[in-house]
Amino acid sequence: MINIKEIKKQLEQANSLCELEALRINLLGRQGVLNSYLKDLKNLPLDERKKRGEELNLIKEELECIISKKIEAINRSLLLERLKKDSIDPYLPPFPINIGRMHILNRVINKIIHVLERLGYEAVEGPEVETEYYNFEALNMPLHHPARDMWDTFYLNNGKLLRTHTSPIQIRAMEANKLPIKIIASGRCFRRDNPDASHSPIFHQIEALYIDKGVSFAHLKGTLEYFARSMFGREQKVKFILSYFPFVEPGAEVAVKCVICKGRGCITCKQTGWLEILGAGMVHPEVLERQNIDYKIYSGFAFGMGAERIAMLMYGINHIRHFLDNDLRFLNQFKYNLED
Ligand code: FA5
Repeated sequence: MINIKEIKKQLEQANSLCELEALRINLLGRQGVLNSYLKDLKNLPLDERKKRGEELNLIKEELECIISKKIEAINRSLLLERLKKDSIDPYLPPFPINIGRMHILNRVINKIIHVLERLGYEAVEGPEVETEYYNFEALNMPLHHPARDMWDTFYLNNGKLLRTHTSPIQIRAMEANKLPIKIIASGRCFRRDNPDASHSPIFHQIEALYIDKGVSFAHLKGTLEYFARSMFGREQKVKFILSYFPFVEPGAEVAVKCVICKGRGCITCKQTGWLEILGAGMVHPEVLERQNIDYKIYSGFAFGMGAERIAMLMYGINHIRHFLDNDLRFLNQFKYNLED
């Protein structure tokens, strides 16, 4: 017969998880004591078999309960021991914690997007690897058009290219949306430009496109004046200089009064007092017609700006490479303020 008193004593005395497991296997395992009694049941007469079976099941449950309580107790005492050994002094001063923050360029891009979203523009995206069709052809630059040379292009082996500007997104937006269209798109652009203080082979542009009935150059001027004042301050002056882009007519370059020298002339503005920040214009009728938009009913404007240039102007940064250097001495200068 099982000596339950003796078993309980053994369990009580076990003081490691290993010891306990060995006892458990010996008592409750497949080849264990309890199972050998259960196997013998078949040799007993029916009445006795039932009674004995119930007794054995009760013993099994009791032992399982004792073992699990004992495991809990051992684990608890192990934990207490460990806590005593690795105790923490809550009064020690903490290590300095360096919290990461958003890159200054992303913060400027977000600010530009927020300013334009306030005018009802919706943010969209486009691919960095583009086809010639979207980057040039649909923008009124068929194969061999000399204006393609305005953008020194990285061509890929598969016949595609790295987009040279965000203007291909204009075409994708015209394909995907019903009129009127009012979108902004930002992203990386790639050009084989020689690196200098204001040129990098990888840079960011932000593009805007607005097409509706009755959109005029006056709307474009108003939008860009509002944009420049939101970014550079209420007194900011904006200048439109006639320029050429094949996908707009008329086209313009927009300059703001140099924020560094306040228009007096300095190295950054090459002594002109003005700094060019973007290209803009009225969407060319050819471009609209290709997308089956009736240019006699609808008109639109578009503009595209370099995000690095805007950030350089806002913060007086003198070289574009600082954005890519990942130098913490540069990045840590830009603390968050409430406007970000
Ligand atoms: C364009 O890329 C036209 N897609 C802009 C446009 C859009 C015109 C819609 C009309 C209508 P542009 O090549 O001038 O234009 O480039 C626009 C801006 O991108 C420049 O003013 C400059 O701020 C920035 N940019 C151009 N090349 C670089 C470069 N290599 N590094 C840094 N910024 C650059």
